[in-house]
Amino acid sequence: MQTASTPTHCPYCALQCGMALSPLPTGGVEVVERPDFPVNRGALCGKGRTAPAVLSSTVRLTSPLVRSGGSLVPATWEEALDRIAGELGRVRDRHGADALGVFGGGGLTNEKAYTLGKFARVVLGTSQIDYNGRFCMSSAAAAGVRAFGLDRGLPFPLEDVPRTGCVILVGSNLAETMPPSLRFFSELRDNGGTLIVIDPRRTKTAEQADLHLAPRPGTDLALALGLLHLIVAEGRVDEEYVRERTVGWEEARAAAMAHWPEYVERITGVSVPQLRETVRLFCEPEAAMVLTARGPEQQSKGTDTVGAWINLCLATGRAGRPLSGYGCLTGQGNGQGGREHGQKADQLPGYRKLDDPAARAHVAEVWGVDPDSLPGPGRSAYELLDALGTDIRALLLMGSNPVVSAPNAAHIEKRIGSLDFLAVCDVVLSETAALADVVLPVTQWAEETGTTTSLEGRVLLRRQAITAPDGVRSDLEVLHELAARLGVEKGFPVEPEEAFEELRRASAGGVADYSGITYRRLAEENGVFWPCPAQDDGPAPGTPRLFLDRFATPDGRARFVPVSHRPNAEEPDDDYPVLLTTGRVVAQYQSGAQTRRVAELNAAAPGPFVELHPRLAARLGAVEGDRMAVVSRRGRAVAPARITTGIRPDTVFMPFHWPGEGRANTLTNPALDPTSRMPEFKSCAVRVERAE
Ligand SMILES: Nc1nc2c(c(=O)[nH]1)N[C@H]1C(S)=C(S)[C@@H](COP(=O)(O)OP(=O)(O)OC[C@H]3O[C@@H](n4cnc5c(=O)[nH]c(N)nc54)[C@H](O)[C@@H]3O)O[C@H]1N2
Ligand SMILES: Nc1nc2c(c(=O)[nH]1)N[C@H]1C(S)=C(S)[C@@H](COP(=O)(O)OP(=O)(O)OC[C@H]3O[C@@H](n4cnc5c(=O)[nH]c(N)nc54)[C@H](O)[C@@H]3O)O[C@H]1N2
Ligand code: SF4
Ligand SMILES: [Mo]
Repeated sequence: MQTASTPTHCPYCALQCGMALSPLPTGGVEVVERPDFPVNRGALCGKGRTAPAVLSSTVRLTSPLVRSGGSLVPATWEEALDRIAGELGRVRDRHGADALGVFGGGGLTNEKAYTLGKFARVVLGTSQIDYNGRFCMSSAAAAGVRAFGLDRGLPFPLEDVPRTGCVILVGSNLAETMPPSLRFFSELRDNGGTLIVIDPRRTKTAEQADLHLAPRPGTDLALALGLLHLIVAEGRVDEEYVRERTVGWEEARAAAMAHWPEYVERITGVSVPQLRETVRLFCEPEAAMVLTARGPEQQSKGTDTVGAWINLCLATGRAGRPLSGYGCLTGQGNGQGGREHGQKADQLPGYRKLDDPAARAHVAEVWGVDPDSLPGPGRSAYELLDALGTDIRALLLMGSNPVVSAPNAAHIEKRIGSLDFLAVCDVVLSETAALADVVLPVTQWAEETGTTTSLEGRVLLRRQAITAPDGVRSDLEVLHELAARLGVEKGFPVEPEEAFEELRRASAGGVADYSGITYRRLAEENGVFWPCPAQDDGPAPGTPRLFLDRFATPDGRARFVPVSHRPNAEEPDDDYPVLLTTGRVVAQYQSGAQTRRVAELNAAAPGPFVELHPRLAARLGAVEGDRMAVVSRRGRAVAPARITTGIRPDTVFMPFHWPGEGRANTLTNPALDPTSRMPEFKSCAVRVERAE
């Protein structure tokens, strides 16, 4: 039954807060509370509350734009689509299919991510597709697959958090990045559990902690190894668990024993007594959790760093047991589902591997194509962007704004500028869309139906609540029209439910099996946790808690991985003596393409800044508000000083939400993790000086 307000979910982060949208007499919608959704129980952050502002025609695109005589001018849909199909076809004829690139986003619904991956492989025939999730949780995903045989951000629902004994939050500022989730951690403390926060800055999240450790950026790997060393030395290893549920302990143990607490103190700046206290708080209760976010993950050693934290959980028997485990706090609205269904360079739907012959055969059959026609794995996101204008001549971009969000952004902006052809689908004229040859205006969350999978692995239905303005079409329609123009008439449905039905079949039997999930179920339940294989007799239960009996490895045991400390790709030296780390503020989202168009959010967070310690400021002769130049080997950014004792004196911090002279990513280092291909957003060497 359609009621006056439509229950749905927020367009922004991976918490996917429940909300309802109620039509306004003046047109448009307002957000109303939806207390029935258990994750946020009605609570929303400012971004969610103000999300309808971006639906307004005053800030969004409502007509296709085509470049003509150097500028973007309005065009009809026919002209714009013909132009894109024509250019893609021409580039393919001249340079081959791999000269076509596709770049997706973790904010796209499952239906869109799935269809985009299929479009790249079936219509374009290119291997060159990847997406911004590579910049997000890819290191945690790689480490999870390596250790557990499966990557689902949280292997348990957030409602387990208040009932465990201790949580170590590594490099997550969830008080700002997922505010309604803070409740679970406050309840943990109310119940007598402890919260340990590891962050070089005393963030709003760290202020809630029983213990805050402030390591030097990029040293979480050493920190975890030092803790494991102490766990062994203090006889706190759960030998029986290690014997029965894991393999590889001896090698991992040996690696940890080389990391003496005093050595770890020198690397990290965290004192030995603090290390001992951490071990005590983590090991004494019956159950405990480690949760990581972008702090330790966005490193050129992110995969090994997460591996070290997983080792800690395994050695102490804190994985695959009730109220215990390792989890990654995934970031984007569909950061989880977006990484499962084939927009990643090496992947097919259902979290299948593109180089696995059985996976290729299964998916090719669903798609009605010859398995041999499917291209192989392509390049990772940064490598793909770095190849624009050279190997890759044309790009179709959907759901990302890399001019602001990619590392080494000035270089990437140039690479984008050197393309023969760029097409962007977006809801607003982002900084990247402004460089395009064709921009297609697309519908948004409240104007279309689709599914997302939250950081808990909970598949949710986002319902359409209002009609889109004239002039915009959905991403699925765009792919349908382009496919038709490129000679593929079938297999690219415009209806989201039809795409989902195909996704169910494509994912069946895969790691991320959605075959037991239907729109009808999602409309009735508050989400279904994958894996959810279809059952003959009634609805499949879904899997809120993973690994309780066995891990997803062939023998059911978790894998220890022996890892060792290594320095950042770029360490401070005489020319660049300070470490820069980057991240987020509560009122802006990502590249800011959406939230910088909301007056209330701009008032709260009007622009970039450089956070620095009073000691560093004094050395530079800087006072609050001074224009500071931050210079790295890649470029120079300028932003006002924000002086605070809440940051290490050897480190500065910049949020990355803004373009222009304050763009943090002008500075960041694209050094990649060898396994996940994650860039080192969270540490590079810089020089800081007063700008004039
Ligand atoms: N307001 C807001 N919320 C968001 C987003 C947003 O853009 N704005 N984006 C969403 C997305 S996609 C994501 S991925 C999540 C990200 O969520 P978080 O990971 O919580 O966000 P960040 O601010 O990138 O990084 C978290 C913390 O890592 C710390 N840090 C930096 N370097 C290191 C280090 O070397 N080690 C450790 N331990 N910590 C370090 C930073 O000081 C920062 O406080 O947020 C989601 N929610
Ligand atoms: N220095 C630094 N850089 C970072 C990070 C960091 O911590 N530090 N974090 C990284 C992380 S974790 C992430 S996730 C990335 C995110 O950075 P981006 O990939 O740039 O993410 P967004 O800004 O969310 O861009 C999404 C774009 O898609 C549009 N959009 C929204 N919904 C839709 C839709 O349904 N369809 C289409 N076609 N478009 C849509 C939005 O308007 C916006 O322009 O940034 C990364 N960059
Ligand atoms: S926490 Fe995330 S999902 Fe919830 S309202 Fe804020 S942005 Fe939306
Ligand atoms: Mo992210």
